[in-house]
Amino acid sequence: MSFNTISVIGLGYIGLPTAAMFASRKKKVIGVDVNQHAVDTINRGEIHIVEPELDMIVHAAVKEGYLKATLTPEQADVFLIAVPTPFKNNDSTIPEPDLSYIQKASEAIAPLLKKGDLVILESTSPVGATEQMADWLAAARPDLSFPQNAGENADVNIAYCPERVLPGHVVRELVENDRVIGGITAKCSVRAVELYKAFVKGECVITNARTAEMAKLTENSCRDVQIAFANELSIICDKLDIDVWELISLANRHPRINILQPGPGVGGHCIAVDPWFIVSTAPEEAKLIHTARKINDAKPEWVIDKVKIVIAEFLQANPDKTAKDITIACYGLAFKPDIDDLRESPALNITRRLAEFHTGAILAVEPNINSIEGISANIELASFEAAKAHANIHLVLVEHKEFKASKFHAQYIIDTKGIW
Ligand code: SAJ
Repeated sequence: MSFNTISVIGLGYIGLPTAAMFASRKKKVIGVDVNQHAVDTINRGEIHIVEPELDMIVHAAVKEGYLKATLTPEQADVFLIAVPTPFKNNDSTIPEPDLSYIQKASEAIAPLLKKGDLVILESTSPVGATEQMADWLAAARPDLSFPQNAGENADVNIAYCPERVLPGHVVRELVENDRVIGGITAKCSVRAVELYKAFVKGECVITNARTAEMAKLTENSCRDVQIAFANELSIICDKLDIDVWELISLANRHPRINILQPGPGVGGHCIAVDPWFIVSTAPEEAKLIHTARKINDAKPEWVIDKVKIVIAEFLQANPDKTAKDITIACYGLAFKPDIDDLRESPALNITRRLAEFHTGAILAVEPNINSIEGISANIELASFEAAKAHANIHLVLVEHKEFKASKFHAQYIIDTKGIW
């Protein structure tokens, strides 16, 4: 294989596992990150993120000398960019992608590029971002030719190759999932496939860069739209006094129906973000995708209104009590079951919002974390047993396995995941 040294820029939830997989196949990998803590942790053979099995792979790769982390990029044959693409911090009603991290990464690697190098963008990006990156690289290195101008004869090859791994299953899915490979030219794609075949057992399917960018956004938008359908059903069923969980399980017995599950909202750093990258580039056309985003984003507020209604019912049934006497237990803080990831979590946001107006105690049960320091002074981390015993109102926000394993009955339960 023509790639001796692979540099991965951005050692987060995608970059670090990807770097570790190449290193585990005995490729020399230089990981680059602006975060000193991440660099130091990795160089000790440890990891700064939570992902099953990753710690062992990183530990072995560092110990055997195949993986090292640095703050500044070094010479390599491949530069793989896996930096964040957050929203711009402006007042736009439609959040817009911020490509400044990709621009900074491009500027950092441009001086190191040489004839024969391959540059891959993995960061989730709006359509056109790879061409934009290619232009930034070309502007910085007029002495080299790039595929957008020189086609198949370019000195440097460029491709967009999105990740599509599920947090919590990253190590397995990186190997097993099919991969979309979007080269700016056919040769760029062929070289990118050659690179990924170092560890990918799934099929590497070739397309162009723009289609590959849109494929990634489409996958997550599709899931968002489907979850919005389930969330809308849950609100309709609540009004019509129908059990939405029973309804969905009945409808799913149809051979061509597969409705997803409603919940307190959509969290994480992908599904609630990526659809906006389509909406912001095609605001007139992306009507359904835009509506789905709004439905899912409105669900936490609907849950909070439900809690307010139940508080009022409780007080009516217990006239000797005031709101201060009511203890609310929130079951789950993570953005999805059986992980400790609180980023963009609707469960956490709902619990925090309750703490803003509720004068009584709020107990949070989150079996996957040990401390909620800094989250809110008004929220107390409690054991599952203590919450069940002491709370007056029980709010299920995440279907963690511990909660599902226990059948619990109480008079005031708001079950956003339908487990009790
Ligand atoms: N959710 C529901 N109902 C469901 C399924 C999920 O409310 O039926 C909620 C979850 O509770 C969570 C949110 O949706 O708050 C997102 O969870 P998820 O498991 O659907 O997805 P992520 O964000 O963990 O990972 C997604 C995956 N994309 C798809 O399944 C299309 C993953 O393959 C991507 O690689 C990842 O986004 C990413 O990095 O883009």
